[in-house]
Amino acid sequence: MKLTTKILIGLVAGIVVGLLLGGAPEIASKFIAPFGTLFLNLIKMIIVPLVFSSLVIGAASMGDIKKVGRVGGKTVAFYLVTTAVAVTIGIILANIISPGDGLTLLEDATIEAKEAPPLVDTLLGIVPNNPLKSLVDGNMLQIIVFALFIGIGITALGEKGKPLFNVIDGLAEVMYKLTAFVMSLAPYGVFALIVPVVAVNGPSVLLPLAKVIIAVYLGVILHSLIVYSSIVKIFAKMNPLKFFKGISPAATVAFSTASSAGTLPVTIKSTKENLGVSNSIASFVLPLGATINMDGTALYQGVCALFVAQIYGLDLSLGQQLTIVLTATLASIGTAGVPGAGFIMLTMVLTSVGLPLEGSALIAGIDRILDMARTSVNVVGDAAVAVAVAATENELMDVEEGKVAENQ
Ligand code: DAS
Repeated sequence: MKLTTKILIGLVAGIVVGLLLGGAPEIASKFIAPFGTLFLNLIKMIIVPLVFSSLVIGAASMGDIKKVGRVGGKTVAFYLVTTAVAVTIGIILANIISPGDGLTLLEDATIEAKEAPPLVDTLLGIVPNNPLKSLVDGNMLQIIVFALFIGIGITALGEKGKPLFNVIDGLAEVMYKLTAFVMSLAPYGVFALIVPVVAVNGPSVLLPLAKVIIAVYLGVILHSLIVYSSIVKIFAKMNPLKFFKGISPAATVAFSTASSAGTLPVTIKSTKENLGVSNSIASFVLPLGATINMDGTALYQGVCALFVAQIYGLDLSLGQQLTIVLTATLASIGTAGVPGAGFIMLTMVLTSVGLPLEGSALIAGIDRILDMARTSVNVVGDAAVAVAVAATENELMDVEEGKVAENQ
């Protein structure tokens, strides 16, 4: 049986067992959750050495700084456009579904507004002043910049760079092997991650805010079907069904872990082996995407901003709604690829249009359920852009239809 199928079985079984344990969530949290944490830690163990080594090899393969600039420019452009479209879809849906109508607000909610780091600080901050600290801290943007410079430096050395290239290439191959091993545990890991989430977030928590959940889930599904299908079809002439099937292992792990960064090794493996994206493109576009491209998060912030306005009976002008598009797009760039990061940045979006932060307190209770869907789309969006950029750089291998790698 294909690993993809086993992972989906783990997901469904986790939901069923989670519902059965709804009456005793402590059993799920005490006896099952630790296995999910173990699986997530195994993936996290791989991230930094995998991203660093594959990016160095990727940059060295790109050969010159011109190509890095061209690929980087295309990648960032795709990311910004798809994110802005995602917010817009979120706002349109929230205007149609009106999830906040008829809800009363918790009076004693107090939420601290998150101040966004000025964009110039974020841009200056991506150049590491101590690369080893960046590696130790797992600062993804700084690791990406450092690895790019190392890769280009190796190329500039020519033959002299070969020994270092071979060492780092060997490290990358080892990390791919480790990723395959950890992926073989994914059905069990996904099960153990989902059970406590479902057991704790039972129908009693979810029903009162069902319209918010419907708006976000419907939004991310529409965004994926419309935007990502179009991108892979137009730029890579790829059958959308093949795309979604090929990225499904990463989408499922993202859904279960609610962490783009934590899913990155799986995203790289699925995008390369199932979708045919070259290592050079995958190892550049995907770590960048896991850090700055979060379409699902931006859409969620669009929905929630309208939701908060509605529970206060406030009508947002078109200008305010456009401000939300801009702020949510920028907020998603600054959102870390870890669980709950989008909720923290939501306060920044609310502040940008003068909405009371207390309104987001209602979201807090269901945020994990929303985080799973938005993280899954964040990851799928990264892969769609990787496919498009690879195709435009003639670095998309043709993985035959249905020939998904056996161990996926
Ligand atoms: N969980 C974040 C991620 O890993 C997204 C979010 O919180 O919005 O992509």
